[in-house]
Amino acid sequence: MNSQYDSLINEEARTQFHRDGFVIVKNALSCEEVGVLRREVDNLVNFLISENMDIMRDFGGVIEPISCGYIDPPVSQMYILSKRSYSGLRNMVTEDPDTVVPILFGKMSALAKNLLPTATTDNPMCLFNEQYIVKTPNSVSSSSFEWHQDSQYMDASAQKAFPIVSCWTALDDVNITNGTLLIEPFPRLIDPSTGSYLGLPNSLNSHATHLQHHMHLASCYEKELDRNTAIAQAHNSNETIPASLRSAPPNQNQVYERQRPILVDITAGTIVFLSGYVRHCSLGNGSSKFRRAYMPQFSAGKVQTGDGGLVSLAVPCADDQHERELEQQQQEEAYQQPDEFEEYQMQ
Ligand SMILES: O=C(O)CCC(=O)C(=O)O
Ligand SMILES: [Fe+2]
Repeated sequence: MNSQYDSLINEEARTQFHRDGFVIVKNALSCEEVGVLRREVDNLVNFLISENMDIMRDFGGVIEPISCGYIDPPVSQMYILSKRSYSGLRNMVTEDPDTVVPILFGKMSALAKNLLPTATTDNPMCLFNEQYIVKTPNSVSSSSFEWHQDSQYMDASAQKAFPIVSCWTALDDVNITNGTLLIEPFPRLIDPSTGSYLGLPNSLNSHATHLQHHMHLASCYEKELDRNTAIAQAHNSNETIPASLRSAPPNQNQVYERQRPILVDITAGTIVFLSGYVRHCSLGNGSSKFRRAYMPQFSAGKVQTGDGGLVSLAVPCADDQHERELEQQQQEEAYQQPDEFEEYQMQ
């Protein structure tokens, strides 16, 4: 089904995502939406500080709205699997109910859907994780993140079975001074017989093709660059990147070219969509202000470990038919039941 947000992620953006492993969508969120998320994260940060928590030391800057301690631990674990339960809890975290949920399950999931394989009954699109990533002021030495791929946080079998997309959303303008992202795009495959770049495979909407393609490109990464070298290469577009052409394993008929790292410099409301397999890191915050980001992650399927356990959240994003029916039934029953107060008066 087409959504009102599809124009934000057009064919060109999709192509870039599958070629480079990421795509930046400028001003994807409105000022109002940024305001809603800022108010929520500020409230959580203020609460944690009032509880004598240290955002960097105790949380590593990562604040999960439901489990950070702001609301009591949920009695039931249903929220991990149900959009309705999850939304209910999210409405207890935010000061203004029904402001964050429509962003998360409305706009964010509609955008991410364009970058994941087509959802099926076996592999519904799910919310896999939701976090704010906060870097406190003047925290250069403690708030950087090492090079990583987000799928690395899943167990080995899950990494190979479930594509994920991280929607890294700037809630402040970010640049080299306050802890921005540094991304190493996927290496680009070249046809050695023609010397030209290879196109993308067809049917990237299929789960298997998507996984295979992203994992293959990621397998062509060379050793991680020293961070300063990566920043220098990102800055200097005239500098040629050394060690570019290598044979791509396992298909020796392909060669690949390493791409220049990208130092993200964006304004609040812009979203960086990252494939679970793209290599990135982030710098420390050397500014005198907080650096706030919001990052829901979506998966194609309910991400399970080899023995069937859940890795994190597995909240289906589509409205669940069963839940909808139940809700309707409850409403009908409530309508049919005589009002207790009226009954009392009539006696
Ligand atoms: O916000 C950041 O600085 C980087 C966060 C990140 O890459 C992650 O949490 O996976
Ligand atoms: Fe990451």
